[in-house]
Amino acid sequence: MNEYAPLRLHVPEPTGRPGCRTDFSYLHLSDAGQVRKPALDVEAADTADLCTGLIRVLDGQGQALGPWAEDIDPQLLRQGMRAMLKTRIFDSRMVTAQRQKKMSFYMQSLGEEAIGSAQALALNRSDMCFPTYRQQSILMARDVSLVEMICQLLSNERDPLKGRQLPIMYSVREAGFFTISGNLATQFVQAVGWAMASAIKGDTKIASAWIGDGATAESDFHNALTFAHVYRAPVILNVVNNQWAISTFQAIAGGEASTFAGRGVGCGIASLRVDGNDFLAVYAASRWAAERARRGLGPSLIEWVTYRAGPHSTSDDPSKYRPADDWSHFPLGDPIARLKQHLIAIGHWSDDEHAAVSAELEAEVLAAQKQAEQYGTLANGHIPSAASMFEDVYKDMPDHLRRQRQQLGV
Ligand SMILES: Cc1ncc(C[n+]2csc(CCOP(=O)(O)OP(=O)(O)O)c2C)c(N)n1
Repeated sequence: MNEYAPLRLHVPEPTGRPGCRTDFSYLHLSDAGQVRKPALDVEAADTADLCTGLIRVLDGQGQALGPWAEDIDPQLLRQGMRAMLKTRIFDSRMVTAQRQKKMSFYMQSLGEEAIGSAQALALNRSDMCFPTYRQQSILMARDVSLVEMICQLLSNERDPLKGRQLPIMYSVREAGFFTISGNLATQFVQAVGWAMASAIKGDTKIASAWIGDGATAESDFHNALTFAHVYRAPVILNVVNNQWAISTFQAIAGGEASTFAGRGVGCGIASLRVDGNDFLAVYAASRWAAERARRGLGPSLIEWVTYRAGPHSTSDDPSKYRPADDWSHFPLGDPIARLKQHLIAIGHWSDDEHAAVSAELEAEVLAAQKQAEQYGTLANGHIPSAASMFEDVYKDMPDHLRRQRQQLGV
């Protein structure tokens, strides 16, 4: 007699599928103000409890509570609000432009606007961010030209990347925004190398690495953590856990009954798990991690808990794999609504100002779009010259590429 029942393969499933309601209790939330703030030189092992709790500052009434509630200049919060609003308005406008076939593809960051914008405001412009395709809020917080961004999206004659890259794969070196690559996770390990270089040169710049929950399953994630730990690289390792990787739930990337922050501790890296929809918490945690890196105290890993409110991309229909009203039940809410509530509570914002700033930003995005479209859209065929396709493959064009260019007759 065999005393063991037959083994069964465990395949994680989300609780909510179309037509159902998600049970978000798996998030294990803490109340605002409940999670402690450790010393900057904390040992990685002593952050284990911070990887299961959730650092939150804003409560349900928009009050800032607890040890992570810093004395933030309201001016900075207003700047953050503008960056978030601008991101959301830009995204929505570009989704429409994609539907109008002016561009081939787009990816919005609906619901995740606080993370990139608050961290960008907590860093120096010369610190290099290694983003994924969902951190356009960094570009907004750093006031990058909307016209140039839209020209990239349209792959037109003014596209700074000469039409070579899929829309949204921006590259803005002067704004500390590293060239985006389509290959998931590659930037995570490159960020660590950049941070190591900064340390080797005796510089004071730090790197900010970005990855999604799904992409943590890539080997580059693990390589990055090992190198960051071994060489005490001045880097912030940001994991944006928006619960979804296209149609796959975060549990199947390894988030079931464990947190992505916990991975950092296992690799000897001080780690935090933070409410990614709480602008004040994102800013405070980013400042803490940046300060550690700048003081030579080593890397930090931060898991940002958020929700991908929109489709994965313009090629995706999330109603096929998750409840259509899922975001409205997500317990961490909407980052813009939450900062708005706080700013109004402290007397530095109002509904009228919210409406006025939104209208102003709508007009700014629209004007930028009009200007960018003068240089061509997908629909009217004004694209960079085919001859430029052969440039920049190598520093100097080799003979075989010259011959190919001649064969094309351009
Ligand atoms: C190496 C690699 N594998 C697969 C893909 C296809 N792909 C693009 S985005 C994506 C999901 C990524 O999800 P996540 O890391 O959670 O980030 P999110 O899109 O949610 O921001 C996949 C599988 C890719 N671009 N690169």
